[in-house]
Amino acid sequence: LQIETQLRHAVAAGELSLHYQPRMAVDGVGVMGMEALLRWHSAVLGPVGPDRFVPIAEETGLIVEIGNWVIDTACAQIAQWRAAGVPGMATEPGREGAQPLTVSVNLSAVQLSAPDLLERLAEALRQHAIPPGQLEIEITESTLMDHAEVHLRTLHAIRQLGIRLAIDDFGTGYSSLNYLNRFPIDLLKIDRSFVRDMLDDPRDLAIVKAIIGLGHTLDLRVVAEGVERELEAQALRAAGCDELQGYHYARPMPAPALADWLVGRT
Ligand code: G
Ligand code: G
Ligand code: MN
Ligand code: NA
Repeated sequence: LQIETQLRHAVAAGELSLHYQPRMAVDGVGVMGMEALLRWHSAVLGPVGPDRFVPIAEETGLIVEIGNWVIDTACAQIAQWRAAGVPGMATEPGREGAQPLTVSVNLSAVQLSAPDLLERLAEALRQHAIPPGQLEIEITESTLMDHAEVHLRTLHAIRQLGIRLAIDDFGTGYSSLNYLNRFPIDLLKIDRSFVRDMLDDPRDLAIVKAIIGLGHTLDLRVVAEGVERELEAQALRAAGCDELQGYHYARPMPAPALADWLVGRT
């Protein structure tokens, strides 16, 4: 209850921020984009992790206001990085064919069902003048497969705006392969629980390989989350995974640190 009370003021009080975690090409060198992750520093409670407050925000419906703040802040950040010439954020001379770095935001089930989601997304892209393909949305497998038929239309409308779609925490829900095939998605993110255990448990390695195979069969890119060790990266590379994300490469960082990190790699 204390969390809920404080959370009601968090947006207006400017207590929320986004951290950004890089997503690497499978070689572990190239950068493909980053995931925006919510952070809350409450004046009363101190730092509160998203594992604690996101579920409460979802139950109370506060996630819609917070989620709209996330979408707008991520888009404003993309625009600012582009204007500042942060490497990879805008198309560079001589690299016209290269895709600029994507920024992904997580969307909850409640947001996906909000009647004004599409307007919000379109407005954020327009207001900040961002190429739509530079924004990506992550939705968990369980959110999507729950009411898949309803979400199908929303996903197509989001895709129509040019925004990319990723299925998050893949492998932890129950996918209907029929829907997986009909969802207009671009990539699968393998849940980090499989990555964590794949070197010790052959069954987890088999699941990781199966997800990569399934993704490629459906023409999707496959990202592994929670990569913490070089040995895991090697195994994922050998399994044909396309992208890697995890502490082994970089932790989620505040926007200025992420920009410095990108500059430092060029
Ligand atoms: O950053 P961290 O790993 O602590 O995040 C914990 C959980 O909170 C993850 O499941 C993540 O998807 C979720 N989360 C982080 N940021 C957001 C956000 O902006 N919106 C939603 N809906 N969930 C988020
Ligand atoms: O559910 P979702 O995939 O959005 O959650 C991403 C969460 O995973 C974030 O809270 C982020 O801080 C966390 N995370 C990112 N990389 C790693 C990692 O290498 N190990 C662990 N344990 N967590 C990670
Ligand atoms: Mn995610
Ligand atoms: Na995930």
